[in-house]
Amino acid sequence: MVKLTINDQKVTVPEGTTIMQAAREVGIEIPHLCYLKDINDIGACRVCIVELEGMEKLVTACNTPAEEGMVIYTNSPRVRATRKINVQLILSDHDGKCATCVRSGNCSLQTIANDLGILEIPYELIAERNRWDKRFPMIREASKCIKCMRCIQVCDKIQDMQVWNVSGSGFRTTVEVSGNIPIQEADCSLCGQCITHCPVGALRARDDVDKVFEALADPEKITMVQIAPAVRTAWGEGIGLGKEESTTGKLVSALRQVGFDYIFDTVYTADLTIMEEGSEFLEKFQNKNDNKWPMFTSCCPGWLRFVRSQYPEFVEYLSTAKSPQQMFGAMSKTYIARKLGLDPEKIFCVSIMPCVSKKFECDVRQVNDTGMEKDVDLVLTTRELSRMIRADRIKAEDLKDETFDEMFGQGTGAGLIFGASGGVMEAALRSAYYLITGKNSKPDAFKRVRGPKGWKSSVFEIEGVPVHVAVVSGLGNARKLLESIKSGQVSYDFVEIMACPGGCAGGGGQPIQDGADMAADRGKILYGLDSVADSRFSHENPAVQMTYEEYLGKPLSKRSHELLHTSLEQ
Ligand code: HC1
Ligand code: SF4
Repeated sequence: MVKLTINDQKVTVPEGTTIMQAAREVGIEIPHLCYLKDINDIGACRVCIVELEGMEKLVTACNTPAEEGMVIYTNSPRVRATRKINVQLILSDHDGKCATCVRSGNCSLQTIANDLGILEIPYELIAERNRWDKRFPMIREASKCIKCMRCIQVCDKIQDMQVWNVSGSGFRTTVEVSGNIPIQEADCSLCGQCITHCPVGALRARDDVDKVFEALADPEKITMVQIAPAVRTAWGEGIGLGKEESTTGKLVSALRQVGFDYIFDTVYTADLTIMEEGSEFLEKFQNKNDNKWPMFTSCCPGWLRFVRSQYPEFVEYLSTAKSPQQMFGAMSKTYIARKLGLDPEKIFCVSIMPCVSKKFECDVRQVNDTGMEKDVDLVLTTRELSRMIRADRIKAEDLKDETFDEMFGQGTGAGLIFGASGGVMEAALRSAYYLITGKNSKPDAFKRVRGPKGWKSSVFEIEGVPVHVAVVSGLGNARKLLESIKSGQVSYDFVEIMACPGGCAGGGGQPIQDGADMAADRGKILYGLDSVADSRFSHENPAVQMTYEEYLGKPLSKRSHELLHTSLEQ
């Protein structure tokens, strides 16, 4: 242990603790911009500088270890003056047009500049511009980059993808796509983790809100919206609604006020996915007629982009089931249109997703099978949803709990937990158990796959047969798992992989809470909803049962294959 003094308070901390952490122990918050716990502690922004008695130079608190006898001042006159200059220097290299910035009001640079009372920048503005294809789902604005390097660190350390790199030196130091190639040519998975870890507006998702407003205003269009499981755990964050108040019912009410004609739930097709994917797994597992094991889930487009670019040899191991988003799109313009008596040509299907990669997925030719222009016409992130609600001045306090539109807003607890890492596996096992034994397991029988660990594995016995499963979230963990499978260190029957740490709850399209890891808390909300759901088994979803009776026949039928599965070649 080491003893030191910070702002005249005595602190005792274990060796190796940084000054920043030591200060936190006694409730002293040292301002910072680039620091991210366990991910980025390079002291690049120099906002966290503190004065160390007896030292001429100020030191960065995020990466300087506390030492015995140190006497530290976090707000001395020298610290105040230097911190202000450092922020002014960052601002001199930053296009500070806050009124037109997507992060205005949720920007750490804006906050710190305001907090420090910076009203003028006494340096020449030198912000660089970049060329970027703004049709791409992820957009980088070089003029807003503050070179904090968080994007590089998240992409390297958590996702193990190295999409970003540093280029230049001195004041020309900047961040570029590695190899200085267009982003379309990089192996970006579009997980969006660089966006949610950016403290400013240098990285963002493409904004498609105006296109939705256009569709809503078009009398020729019937607008139908689906809401992904994880969106309900976080949408309130973007409009200042607390966890308890931001119910799914209020979300439905907000979307009705925005003007959608039909409001449905992706959970309906998450349950449908379980029927198809679960049946596919069982057929494969019971026949064991090839060596392509394990079977991998296929609902996360970030993971699909990753496996295609990094491990193409595993593409054949993927389930052929489409994601719930695309299954919903396919059903919206076929069965749902027929059931509701709507002209499928007029349906404009929008999904609200916690995800940036879903914006890419809806354009993939192989998952568009209805013969219409597209099955899902447009994808909005949870953040865009919040902006729509704010744009229409819909007041959070006026929202009342409302129900989804008839029939296709019905989902089970099993479909809901898709949004948390382990949820797809747990839902699939609940229904696989039923399909094998003819009776339901206890709903929580497979809960060992829950929790925040990046790589979980378990064995479950169903009728005396062991099923080896693994659940992975985060692409760095996915790479480790695939390498271990390749080297024969591990073997599984069924594996769930989600690109974002914690699964969609921590998705790259979710509201940004700078420095906070929200995935686990949001995931818990889904498990809470599951625990009180009327049904917790996908095969019991009445809308799913009706869909099979009236339209699809049975899982893996010819029509299911045509509409709900995909060829793996792309
Ligand atoms: Fe997901 Fe999924 S769980 S992929 O994270 O399978 O985006 O929430 O909608 O499609 O259901 C996302 C979430 C989502 C799909 C489902
Ligand atoms: Fe999108 Fe979810 Fe995959 Fe992240 S984990 S890329 S949010 S589908």
